[in-house]
Amino acid sequence: MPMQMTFRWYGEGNDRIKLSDIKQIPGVEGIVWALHHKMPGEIWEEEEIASVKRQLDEYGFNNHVVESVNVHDDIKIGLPTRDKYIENYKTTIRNLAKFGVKVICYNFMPIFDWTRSDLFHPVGDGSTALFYQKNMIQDDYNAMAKYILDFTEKYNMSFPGWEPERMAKLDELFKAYEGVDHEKLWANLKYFLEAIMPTCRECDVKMAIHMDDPPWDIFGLPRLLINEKNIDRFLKMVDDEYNCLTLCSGSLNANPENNVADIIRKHCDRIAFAHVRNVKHFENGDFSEASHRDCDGDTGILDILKAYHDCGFSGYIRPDHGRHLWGETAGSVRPGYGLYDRALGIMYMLGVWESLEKFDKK
Ligand code: DNO
Repeated sequence: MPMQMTFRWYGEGNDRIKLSDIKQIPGVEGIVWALHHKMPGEIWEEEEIASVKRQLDEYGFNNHVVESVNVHDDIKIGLPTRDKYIENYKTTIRNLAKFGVKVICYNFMPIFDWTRSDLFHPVGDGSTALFYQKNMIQDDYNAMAKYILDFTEKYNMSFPGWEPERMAKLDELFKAYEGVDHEKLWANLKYFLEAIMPTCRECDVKMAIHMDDPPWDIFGLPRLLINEKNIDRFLKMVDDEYNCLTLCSGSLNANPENNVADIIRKHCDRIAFAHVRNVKHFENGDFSEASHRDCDGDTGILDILKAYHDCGFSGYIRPDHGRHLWGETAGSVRPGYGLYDRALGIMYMLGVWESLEKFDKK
């Protein structure tokens, strides 16, 4: 089976992009979706899942990939209450499987999901992109969270992983994570995965952990999925075909030492979901997101696609963040998730892929 192109969509009433718009992008087979109103730890009910499936069916899209079913902090911290949330997670897996879901993308980052200092940074050609200024993400987590939350409040949107209810208790959360160092977090991740693997097998659903973004500790919080060595450790720690990766090229390559194509060649059989994104590095450690075109950034998009192709990758793939183009401004578009640049990204990726198929047959 060839790789399957997908597109992330935030849902009816929550995303200005319409399924009918996505339908016009050639080659998109599935929608990467989620129930964005759910708090981490809540069960996803069958009727809610069925309703999204119906919407996707209408346009002939599959619903095979969910991004994300977020993991409750008590599981990451390792509190006794984690078992209750793990049971809920298993119920959600079973409910999703009933409606054909095959892959769950999730992350195990303490407190914060992806982190940036500027959501609409000029790229130089009139477009804007997500930007990370290293010296702005050092000590003051409240200032960084305020920047993001002011934005979401002003434009009346919520970002997954940045739930205002959780962010309102930031100091409390930081306190709860005291004592959770790298080893403790590894142990808590192992506990979680070992508990849910039998359910994944029974339901034929792969768990695909997302890389930490950026791939280093922030605000003193440990991060694990940051480089090849730790990915090796993760896959060995729970050596199960249902314990997989969402290999996010842009997250990993924010550290220029990470060679994403090498990781693909090593672990292709455990990559259930590929996020393809290009990053441009600056000497001081800042980085900007870039178009998917290889030469517009430093991530090695051509090497990455060639590696997937050589390995016979047959999993799900999506363009990751795009720039904001042609009138996509703060308020009119979700940061990183506009229509146009992601559509261009798809055409670039499919162009490369189909050329490889035609001219580079092994
Ligand atoms: C950012 C996304 C992440 C990702 C989660 C997965 O745009 O790639 O927020 O969805 O980390 O749980």
